[in-house]
Amino acid sequence: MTDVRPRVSAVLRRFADARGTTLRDIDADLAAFLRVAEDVLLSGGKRVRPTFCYWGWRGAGGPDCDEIVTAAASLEVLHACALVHDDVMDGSELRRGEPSAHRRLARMHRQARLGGDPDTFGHSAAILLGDLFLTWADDLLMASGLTPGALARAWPTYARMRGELVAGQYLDLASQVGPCGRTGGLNPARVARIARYKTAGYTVIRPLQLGALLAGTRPGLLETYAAFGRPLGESFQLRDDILGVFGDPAVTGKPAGDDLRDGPPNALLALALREARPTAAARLRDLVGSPQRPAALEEARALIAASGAPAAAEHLISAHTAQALAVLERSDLDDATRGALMELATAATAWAQ
Ligand code: GRG
Repeated sequence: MTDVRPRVSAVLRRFADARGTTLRDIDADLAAFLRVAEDVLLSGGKRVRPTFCYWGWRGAGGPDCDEIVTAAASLEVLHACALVHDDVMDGSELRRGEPSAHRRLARMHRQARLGGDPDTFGHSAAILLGDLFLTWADDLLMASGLTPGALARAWPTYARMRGELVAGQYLDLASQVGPCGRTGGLNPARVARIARYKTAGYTVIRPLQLGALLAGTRPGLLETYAAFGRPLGESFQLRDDILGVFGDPAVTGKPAGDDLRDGPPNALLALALREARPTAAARLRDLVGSPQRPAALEEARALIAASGAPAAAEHLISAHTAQALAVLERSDLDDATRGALMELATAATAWAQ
């Protein structure tokens, strides 16, 4: 399979350099902020969304070219916006194994011995950084070199994807503050609905469809991509949720048990609350709702394991992935695209973060 990830990273590096140079000229005080911007854009990440976009294009008959890699890279810039803002909302300390953007910006404040509260500064500057990425994503897509006609075909879907992402994030946020508290509104069906908008759409379906639309698409292809992406997105989210509870921080790049603090609704936790005996479920609710000590985290993990939820989640991942692969087998995609998407489907549901 053509590995587009290094090409996406190269585009991001050139783009961040060029944009950074322009903004640094405004005022020297921007230099440190822009260094954080570059670090965030270039520090790892699996580049899942650009890869799906690229293969969405190829599956629609588009040739391999730098223009589609550049357009696809814009999804990684949008993703950087989402991750920076998400980390502010969740108060996450780590992202991709490094301090999250707001933590870096707070550290920058401390190192420069600026006035005021470093953490407040870090949060405010991270909101601006996310905003910057949101505008840069549009700029990169528009500067991809694809024709105005291609960009016009794809734009409504790009715009819709951004709206769906915000909607999914809002539902996620609202589910954490329901009348019954952090876990009150958490059930597997609701968690799956949030994941449909926040993950399946934004991670798989829309990137594939954007690629297809940029290439000109053909009848039925957008539907094929949706039918493939829906179950795959669910598998991807479930894997992420399992790792959010049991993942090794050295591998996931996120703090241990982050999802059991006041993080996002977690499908594994929802399954455990449904499957556990009433006393175990009540104890689990208490543990998740309260500030976490390592012992409480371990106890919560043990209750989740004893509920049988991890095995149920693995079963769901296999079933959803098989459903996605069956869509590819039935499709009229060319062999190279079908092979690449099969490989991505398998890798995306096994990836470590
Ligand atoms: C302004 C368009 C816009 C959005 C802001 C904050 C927000 C609304 C949305 C956040 C949604 C969010 C964080 C989605 C990401 C969920 C997810 C599965 C992240 C992990 O993605 P990976 O595994 O991470 O692809 P890497 O690090 O590999 O890039």
